[in-house]
Amino acid sequence: MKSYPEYSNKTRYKINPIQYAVIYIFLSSHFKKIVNMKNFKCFSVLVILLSVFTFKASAQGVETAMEVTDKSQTVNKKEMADMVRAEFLHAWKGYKTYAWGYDALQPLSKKPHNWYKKSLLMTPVDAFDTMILMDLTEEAGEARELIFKNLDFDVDMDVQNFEVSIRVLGGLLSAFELDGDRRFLSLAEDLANRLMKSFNSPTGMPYRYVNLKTGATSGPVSNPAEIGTYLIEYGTLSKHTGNPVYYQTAMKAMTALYALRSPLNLTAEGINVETGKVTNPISHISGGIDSYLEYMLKGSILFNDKQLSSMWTPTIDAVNKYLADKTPEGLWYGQVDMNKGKRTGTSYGSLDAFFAATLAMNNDLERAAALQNSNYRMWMLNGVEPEQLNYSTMKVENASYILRPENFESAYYLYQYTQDERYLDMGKNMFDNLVTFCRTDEAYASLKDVQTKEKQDSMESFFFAETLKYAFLLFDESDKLNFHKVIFNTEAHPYRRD
Ligand code: DMJ
Repeated sequence: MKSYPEYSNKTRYKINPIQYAVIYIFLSSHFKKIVNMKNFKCFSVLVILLSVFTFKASAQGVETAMEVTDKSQTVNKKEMADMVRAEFLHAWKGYKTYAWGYDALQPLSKKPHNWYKKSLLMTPVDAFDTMILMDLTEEAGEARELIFKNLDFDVDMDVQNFEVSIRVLGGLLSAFELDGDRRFLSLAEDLANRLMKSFNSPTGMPYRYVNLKTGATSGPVSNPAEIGTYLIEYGTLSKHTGNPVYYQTAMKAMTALYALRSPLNLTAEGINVETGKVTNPISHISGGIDSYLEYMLKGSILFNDKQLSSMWTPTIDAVNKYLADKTPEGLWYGQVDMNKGKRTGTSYGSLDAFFAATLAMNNDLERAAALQNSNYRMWMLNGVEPEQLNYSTMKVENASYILRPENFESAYYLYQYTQDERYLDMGKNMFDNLVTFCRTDEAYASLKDVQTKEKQDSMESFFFAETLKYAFLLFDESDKLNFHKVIFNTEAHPYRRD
């Protein structure tokens, strides 16, 4: 029987001081009656009161957390991998039936949705390599046909550089590596040549938006994630095309961004790519900065780039020194002022959960394990993790869950590095809850509120690309993908390290 000492006792229901006081006053004023059993009514009231308290705790999900963490199990990996594959097929069927050829399915209204005026096939491109890894040959074949027939980037529309790069460019590149068809590579090259225009700024850092046909740019006020999350895709493209310009362009942006760090080696949340000025000095590991940190480490490994390693060491030291926060509830990473190192916030959320994987990849398994305990704790607080939690009060600040993958991602990385079965347990429990609360009759839906479990009408493409892929790989025992021989882009598209 395994135990989770870091959080198992903390997740038990605790009676708060006011409740203690009420019980104490009640007991002391009726003590005699209760002992003598003369006043049966009073005794009944006490029992009802206690039951109400217990029920309240259960309704808040506290019991859920306790039950799951205390209940250890031997996970049947094959059974779990089959289950994840079956759930992929369930959601994929929904996309196919109601949104084939569009960017995404809105799972409650069962209506198709495009991000822009013309579909970029976000879902099929993002999902393709997951289907290959799951051996879903027929489904992958249909998606492949659709991509080669319909995907065309010569369209007069402004797109968000970051999202299109990690999902579409990223998906096409891993599709090429796994499938071998050079049409995937041609599409990737065409798309990258269009997106590259976004780097035409005075600093070399990219604008947020670029027009795929005209190359017109917009959105100079950006953030590190949208400036520094290109190296893995662009470097892989350079490798396959033999053209170094992609790697050089992404690297130039990354070093320009790195130059804007504070004297404490912390990264700012807001950057103007035209002036090179910091527009918001708050630093953290959350959305807006997250994948910049991730790509610094992953880039140094994938391309054996010494310049990136020398940037990474002071960066991760500063992150652990100033952003990490050990509380009685566990290890977390919050917000600080980049210049003073002074704490400005204690928010942590589903996006931040990726950092346990990054720490593990950095060989810091102690911190990684501690953070994954917090990640799991965050997930089980209400049965499904919220977008944002205040870890100093353990109160939910943003209650939505949009089918994000990061918690599964970190469980997968930690299992790969440690082979510790607790991560299989975590994965199984999180996945079971995902199915319980997010499955719809014909697909999967985000939650508007993890406390009430009310659903909302969206199923992001990263549910197929990342959430279901990481959940599957956690349990998969085939040799289709060797974790130690690939690097995943931030959208879970794997690229070979050789
Ligand atoms: C994904 O698009 C990527 O993982 C990105 O880096 C952050 N957010 C989503 C998933 O949550």
